[in-house]
Amino acid sequence: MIGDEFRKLAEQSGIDLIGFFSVEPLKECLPYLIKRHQAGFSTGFEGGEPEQRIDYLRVFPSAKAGIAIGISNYQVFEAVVDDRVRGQFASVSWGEDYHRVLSRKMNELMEALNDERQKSGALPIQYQVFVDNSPLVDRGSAYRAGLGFFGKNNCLINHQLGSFFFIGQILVDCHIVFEQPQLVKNGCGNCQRCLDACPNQALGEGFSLDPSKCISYLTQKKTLTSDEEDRISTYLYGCDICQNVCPYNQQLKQTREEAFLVDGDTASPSLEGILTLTNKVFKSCYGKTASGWRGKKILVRNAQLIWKNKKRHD
Ligand code: B12
Ligand code: SF4
Ligand code: SF4
Repeated sequence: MIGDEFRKLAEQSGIDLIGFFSVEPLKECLPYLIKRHQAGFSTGFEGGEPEQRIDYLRVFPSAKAGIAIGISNYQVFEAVVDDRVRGQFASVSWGEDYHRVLSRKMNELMEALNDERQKSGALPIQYQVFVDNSPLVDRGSAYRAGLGFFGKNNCLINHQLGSFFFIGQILVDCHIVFEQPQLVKNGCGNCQRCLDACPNQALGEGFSLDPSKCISYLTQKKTLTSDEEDRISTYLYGCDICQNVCPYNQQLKQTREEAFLVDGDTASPSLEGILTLTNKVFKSCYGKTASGWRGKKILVRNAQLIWKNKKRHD
């Protein structure tokens, strides 16, 4: 297969970034994964030990090549200003769950490709798609495919999309002819806005992140210590602070993916509305978003903590 054929179909499917990578073990990321694991910074969401995470063949034994994709979710909407106390959903939970959106796009891409192959009598490509649902290191594969660099805020940053994009990967059982990707050079320089902006100093030297201080993690964690409870700020799910301050995330183009679009009231609902959610409303409003996966109880708990912490500071 020729990489350009994938590129053409990806553009037609609304995929913003695409790159290719070899399925040799992801050794370049191993030291970072080991260091993090040894520091006790694993979250339980990683799905495997460092050595297992770099092994593509473990999850798809017939893999011969990999494709990394990126889809932007960046958008600006008018904030709602009224006298209600509101919480925030971070960008990760805006619109339809990114696991679903990216998996759908990648499956569409592969189906379109296999349809074209079928017309010319070629055998279909066997493949598997992954979005944050396997031990694989999504940012690591995208880095190897040349989609961006690792910022000090831990995010993968692309020169066009900033860091507001999700990453998916496809492993295929055929060889792909592609030019060896240029690894993107780190562009942080002396900047450390993200480290300074993080309200709990969760970010450290050497691309480290202490989850017990990270709001994004704490809004998803089932049981919190009282110190952790105090660290939840105004976020109901996720956190965007270290991305919002990044110079690479200013003046970005709005996503063309309609499934991610929301309005100000949805992104920042009243706490009262969350605290009085019925199961039925939770399912219909949040069941298909990324914030739905931890269930109603955690969302309501987060709203209670935002309320409690606000009262403490008033
Ligand atoms: C666990 C997890 C979390 C945890 C821990 C995050 C963390 N920084 O480790 C928590 C819950 C806190 C979290 C939060 C968020 N997450 Co998250 N998360 C993951 C998950 C499941 C694993 C990440 C992981 O392995 N971390 C361990 C570290 C060591 O690995 P890493 O983050 O990939 O970082 C690499 C760099 O440190 C790197 N490295 C650093 N410097 C260098 C230099 C060189 C030369 C090399 C080779 C490597 C290297 O080595 C590491 C391994 O590749 C991935 C999905 C997946 N399966 O990969 C999504 C993922 C990383 N998350 C994502 C997102 C969107 C977020 C949030 C923005 C959501 C939000 N708004 O709240 C925040 C951002 C927080 C932050 N500042 O990182 C996206 C990242 C998109 C992007 N453009 O970067 C991912 C890839 C999901 C996806 N498929 O789109 N997440
Ligand atoms: S996501 Fe929020 S809490 Fe976590 S490191 Fe970034 S700014 Fe800090
Ligand atoms: S805010 Fe500055 S240091 Fe942090 S990721 Fe962006 S460019 Fe790098």
